Amino acid sequence: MTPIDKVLKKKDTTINPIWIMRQAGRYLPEFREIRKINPDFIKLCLNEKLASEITLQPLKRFKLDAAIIFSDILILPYGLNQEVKFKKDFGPLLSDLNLDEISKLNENDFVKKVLPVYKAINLVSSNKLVENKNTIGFVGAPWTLLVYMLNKQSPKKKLKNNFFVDNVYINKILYVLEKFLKIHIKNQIKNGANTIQIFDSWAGLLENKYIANYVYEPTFNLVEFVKNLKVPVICFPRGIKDYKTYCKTIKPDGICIDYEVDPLLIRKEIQIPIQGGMDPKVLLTDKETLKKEATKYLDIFKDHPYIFNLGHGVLPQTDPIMMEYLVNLVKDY
Ligand code: 1CP
Repeated sequence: MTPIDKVLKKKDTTINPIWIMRQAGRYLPEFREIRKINPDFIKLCLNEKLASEITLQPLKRFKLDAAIIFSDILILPYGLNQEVKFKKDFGPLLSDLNLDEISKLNENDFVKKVLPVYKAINLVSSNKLVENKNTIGFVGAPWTLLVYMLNKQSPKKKLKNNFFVDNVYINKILYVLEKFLKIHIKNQIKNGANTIQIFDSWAGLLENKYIANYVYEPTFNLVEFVKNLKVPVICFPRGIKDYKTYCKTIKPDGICIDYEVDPLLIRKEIQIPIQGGMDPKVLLTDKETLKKEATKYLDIFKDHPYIFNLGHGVLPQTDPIMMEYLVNLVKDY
């Protein structure tokens, strides 16, 4: 059994496996090299050889316990024929969403469009570098995908103020998303993903009165789906205020916490395995501060099943030497 499986399935508290969100990415010079000659980000995600190579890059450098497949949550709207582009120094830009069109789409059309993602997972999961490690597949939660698909750009930049008005319309989109998210998850697992993480990066945008309908219900259905395929599932509802109710309602195998969560409080409130928490900005300081902060999390979760990770993705300006220092520190704890 892999270290991550021991934590998620056996609730082992004697080990602290580690992987890092966005571990394959812009802080690595070898990634930037590939990226420089591949300006179309979606195309790069759909190049199975390069995507698998990029996925394995951090595992060649650091003693990480998992590979997370190099892809993006926005591959899903792309597979639904919504145009997705990444503009430099701006982020994603999507074309108009056509509900009629995505409602008519069938499984084969979708799978054909995103097939290289599954091929990349196959290449990664059969590589020697991931022996006794996990291959993490992932999706965006329905709510977070809906935000990008309707807003057509990051809500960090701008969120339309009439966003929540049409409840019926939103529910119709969520229905289609659930169908294709299940297809996407199923195929990732079929090709070797043995853990699924659900990223709900914009869960924190919602007022309480919308959480049950837009976050709990659709995410619960996905979590049930993954569990039925006998694969552990970790949820990351970034920015929500009430992790306790989230866990009680959705019942994932693991919960990934963001850097605004008080680790002491969450340890008391939550019984399931916990992942993450440390602010990615700590990696931009110095080794002494990094040691102090990382040790704080390891100490707090000493008697709790805990997977070390950050409270959001590693920042592009991170020095790989700091990452190496962190991984070794966690391994030697
Ligand atoms: O080189 C580049 O310019 C591309 C940067 C980049 C990378 C490396 C993007 C654009 N996506 C990715 C890969 C990625 N995205 C992974 C790969 C695996 C790994 O972790 O190493 C994963 C898991 C994601 C997931 C993802 N994409 C999320 C959820 C996690 C989070 O960060 O909150 C989100 C919200 C996205 C959308 C997205 N893709 C890329 C950007 C810049 C964004 C965010 C835009 C925004 O701020 O709204």
